[in-house]
Parts: sequence; C-alpha cells; structure tokens
Amino acid sequence: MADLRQIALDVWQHQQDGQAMPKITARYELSADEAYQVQALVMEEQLRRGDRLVGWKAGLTSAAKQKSMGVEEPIYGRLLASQELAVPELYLSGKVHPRVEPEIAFVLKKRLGGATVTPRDVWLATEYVVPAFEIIDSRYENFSFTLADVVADNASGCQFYTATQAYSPYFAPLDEIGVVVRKNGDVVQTGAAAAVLGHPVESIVTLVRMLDRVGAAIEPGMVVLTGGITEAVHLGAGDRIDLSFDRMGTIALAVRP
Ligand code: OOG
Ligand code: MG
Repeated sequence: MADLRQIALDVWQHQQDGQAMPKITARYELSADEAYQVQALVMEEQLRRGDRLVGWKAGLTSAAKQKSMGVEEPIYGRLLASQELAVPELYLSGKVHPRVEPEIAFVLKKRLGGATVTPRDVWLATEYVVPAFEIIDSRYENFSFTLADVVADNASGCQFYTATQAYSPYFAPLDEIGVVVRKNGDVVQTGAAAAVLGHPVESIVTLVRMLDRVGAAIEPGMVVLTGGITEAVHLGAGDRIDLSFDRMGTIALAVRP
C-alpha cells in the first residue's frame, strides 16, 4: 500500500526544486482516486505555507493533447496564487522542461457545483472570459507519465497568465475562436477553441462533474483554465511566443533564463 503522504511530499519537493523525478507508477500502483488524493495533499502543504487556491485547470481536454501525452481522458488540477504571472514573462530557472499552451479562461461570479450541471448553468455563473496561457512543466523525466502520475503532479501545472482585456462570454461563439501561436515570428501551432471538448463551456461542465465526486465546486471569483487549444510549445531562453486569439487579442510571452 503506497503512503500517499510520502508521495505527496516527494512530488512537492520536485515541484519546488525543478528536478525531474521518475514516474510514481514505476514504484507504486496508484489509482486515479489515490492520485487526486496526492494532488490534494500537495495543495495542503502549499496552503500551510501561505499559498491560496484561486481556481482550477482542466487538462487533456483536446484530442490532440490526449494523443500526444498518451492519456485519453480529461483531468483537473489546482491553480494557486503563487502560480499566477503578473506579467507575461517566464523565468526558466527552477523549471524542468516547461511548455506553453493557449487557453480560454472563465472567471465565475457564482458558485458552480453538482453532478447535473449544464452549459446553461455555466453561462449563468460566468462573469467574463479572457484569453490566457498556461505554462505546464511535468516533473517527470522526459515529460512522460500515466494518468495517475500526471494527476498526482497537479496536472503538470506550473504557471498561468490571463490577458489584460476580458470579454463578455456572449461576445462571440467561443468554439469558433481561432488561435495562432508564433515562436520567434514563426507559426508553430494553429487551432480553434472547438478542439476543447467541442466547446470550452463543455470543459467547465466536465470539470464541475469531476469536482462533485470529491465534494468540491468552483467558488465565486475563481478562474478556470479550460485546457490547451493546441499542442504545447517547447520554450527556451530568449524565446518570444505570441499567442493570438481571434477577436481577443495577442499575448506576447517573453522567456528569460
Ligand atoms: C498535462 C496537462 C495538460 C492541458 O491544458 O491540456 C493541460 C500535460 O500535458 O502535461 O494542462
Ligand atoms: Mg493546460
């Protein structure tokens, strides 16, 4: 029987020092439920040290991401205050092998919970939507993991940024928002938000249902990342990444050593 607290401490340590670790599942048989318990235990440690839960992230919500990571179902992770970037600048020091992905974020004004949630409930609870990016950085060697591994490692969560300009959730059909990602001027990824479970709102529905199983909900004021629209882009020192969202502007990310 695996000691979930010990595993959580191990994961937390590697999240702190930016050193890659072998997969947990190479040593233990970890179920998905146990992996989510590990994720919660890591968060407890972070909260004890003064951090704050500010939202949730859905991950592996697009077929492209599921295929490239070899994990065929959506997962979720926690967003902490310490992960939020105030400006779109990433420092590589302390990271293992970070990548960036374009996402649409929702910010809620009402509590959203329960197993029977519908897209209508999500719209009613949404204050605004905003273009965002997530920096993922798996703590596992070679960015390689099983479902249980990646869940225990907070779904590879590392940092996130939401753009300055927010939008009404009704300003456009969100699934039709196209995205272009450029790296140092070259187009490296293109996609549309429909890649995220058909429509980003479905990502919130899926997330709320998963949270309901552990008695959790999205609280008012929280931010939710709905999942990468394209495959994640590798980052190196000096890179400049432009993430352009159709009708929602461009975020320019600067990568520093
Ligand atoms: C897992 C996290 C995926 C997303 O938006 O799909 C994720 C990973 O690919 O390491 O955050
Ligand atoms: Mg993501």
